[in-house]
Amino acid sequence: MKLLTGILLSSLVVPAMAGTIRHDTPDAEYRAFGGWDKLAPVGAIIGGSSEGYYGCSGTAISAHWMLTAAHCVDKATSIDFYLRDQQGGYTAYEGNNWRAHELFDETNLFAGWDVGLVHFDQALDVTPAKLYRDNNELGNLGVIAGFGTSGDGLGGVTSPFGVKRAGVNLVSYAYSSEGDGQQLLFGDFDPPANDNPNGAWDFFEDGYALPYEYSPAFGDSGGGMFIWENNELYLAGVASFILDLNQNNINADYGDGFAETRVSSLWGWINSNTASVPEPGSGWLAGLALVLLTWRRRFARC
Ligand SMILES: [Ca+2]
Ligand SMILES: [Ca+2]
Ligand SMILES: [Ca+2]
Repeated sequence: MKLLTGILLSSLVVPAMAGTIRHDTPDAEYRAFGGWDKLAPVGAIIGGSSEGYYGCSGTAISAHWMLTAAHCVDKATSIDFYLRDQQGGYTAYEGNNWRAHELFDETNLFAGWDVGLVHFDQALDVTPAKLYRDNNELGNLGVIAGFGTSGDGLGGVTSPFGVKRAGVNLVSYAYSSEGDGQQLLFGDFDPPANDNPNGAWDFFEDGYALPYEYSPAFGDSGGGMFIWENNELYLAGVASFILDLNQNNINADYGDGFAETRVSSLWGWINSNTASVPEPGSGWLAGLALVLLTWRRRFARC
């Protein structure tokens, strides 16, 4: 079980702007999938912490809020969010306030509280993702996007953070040790049925690779998993961790699995936290926000 950040960037890089892919499908096709305009609200995070800079992913859910993983924000001293603009470049937005779920504990990821929020004073110039509130995730197709490390199913992670990719996987299983007991959505990274040189298993016994089968990998943390329903894409998962299910010490190769924090279970927390934070510029509320922000930053440095 590994957290999907896992990488500290030695210096601040501007994302050129991911996950592991099928070995028989060109990377260019996963990159093109990542460029789909409906996935535009998924951006890259460069976070600062006392240990250095790190990469994550996140999804804009309103003009001023981005949804990501708790472990992408809980130790942050700064958060910059990069969204692709109309010209194909990237615009950086500086987060001015962030919070991890109060029950998040990085030593107990199966509890299912790995969700966090980042607020921006500056409006995010993108159509935000809609949150999934139904409960038809199991057996459904998840569209997964992020800026994480990549590689293919035969070799696992081999290439660095910073390129946006998207792919799909089946949502196979739901479980969490806390909360409603189903706060994590799991999938397995399958090889093609007719081209499986490593003899990788189909862990959830729900079939081998789909076209554009994909697994989140390091740096995809916080990235979105979407479900297509009623001709719309809805944000249904937040990438949390990967599992070395085949126990070969290779991350995100065929036969491994991943977990996404379930948006429909955490919807109440997301909604109350995005509604309750005072918007800047509203008199004493702005002052309160400043105090909270200062306190948070001090706390984060401890
Ligand atoms: Ca699968
Ligand atoms: Ca499978
Ligand atoms: Ca493995």
